[in-house]
Amino acid sequence: MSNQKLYNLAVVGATGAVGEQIIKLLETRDFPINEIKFLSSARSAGKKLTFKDHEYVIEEATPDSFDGVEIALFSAGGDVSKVLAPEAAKRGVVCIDNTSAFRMDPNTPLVVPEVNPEQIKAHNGIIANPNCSTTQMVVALKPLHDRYSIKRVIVSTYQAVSGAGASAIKETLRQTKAVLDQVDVNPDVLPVGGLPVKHQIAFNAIPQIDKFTDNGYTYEEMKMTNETKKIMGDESIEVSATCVRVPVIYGHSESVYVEFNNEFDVEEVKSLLANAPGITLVDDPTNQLYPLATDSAGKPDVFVGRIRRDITGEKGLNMWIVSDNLLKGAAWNAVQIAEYIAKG
Ligand code: L14
Repeated sequence: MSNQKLYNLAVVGATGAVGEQIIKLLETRDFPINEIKFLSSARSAGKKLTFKDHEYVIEEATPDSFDGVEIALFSAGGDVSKVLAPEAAKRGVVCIDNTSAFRMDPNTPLVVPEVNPEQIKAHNGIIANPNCSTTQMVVALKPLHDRYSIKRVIVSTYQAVSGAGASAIKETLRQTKAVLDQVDVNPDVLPVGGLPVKHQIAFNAIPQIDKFTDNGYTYEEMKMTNETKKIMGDESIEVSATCVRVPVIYGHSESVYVEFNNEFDVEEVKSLLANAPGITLVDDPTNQLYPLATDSAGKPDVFVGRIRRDITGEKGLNMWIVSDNLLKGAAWNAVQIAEYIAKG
């Protein structure tokens, strides 16, 4: 008999693209569960789902839903988290929040377990899960920052449509068929964020994810700048990002330029990354091996390759970072945090 404590869990946003992955991970990793409840907006309440061979009815999330819950995983959008996570926290629940609602709140830790696991215990009822593009990047930056000290990062992302939810996946497939059938594409979903103009995603690349801020960067890009500093615990790391949506279903790719304060060695970089937690090094140009979104889909790791010294400067490195945006970028990072809490 194990002495493992069993937890009362709530999954908020159970029917969403991330919620689905959270549920799968809780099942396959056999998370120590006493009771579990599945919550959603009124729209999805009443739907049924199967978890470990039992059928559950999804309930509408209200403040009282959280009585008796110990850990709640939120992925029902920022507006739901803003209202319900503080209510849950008041009731003694530890909330792991997948939205951007609390990430930059100074009282809320922003955690990637490979980078700053010690922050988990510093919570005041809410732990924020970072933005997907930021998460996979900091997993790779951490061992390099510890060794050589990072001065600045210039990153361009190639982001999968699944980040924008199930409707964006459907839209991409629909548009692709429309192009092949030579009928009007009629863009309807991307970019997301309540924007008036929609663009074609099929056979295209859209350099806008979320709204624009006043400095010409989008919110998605500024998340990479601000969240990287907070997770790495170092305000001196500068990040300039260009975030691009591409017609890939699962897996964000990133072209990352890193400039160090100290001298570095490329072979040592490869071995630091190969030995770092959560990273799989895929870097064998002679055999045309490098990370691909299609290979990363469904896997928990962050894949790094195309590692080379930058030819334009002294202390610059280029690399290619790929990970499943719904897993390490969202559901897996959240479940990992829950597992740390369960381990005590
Ligand atoms: O910050 O649209 O959690 O791909 C994650 C999905 C931001 C937008 C976040 C997307 C969102 C992103």
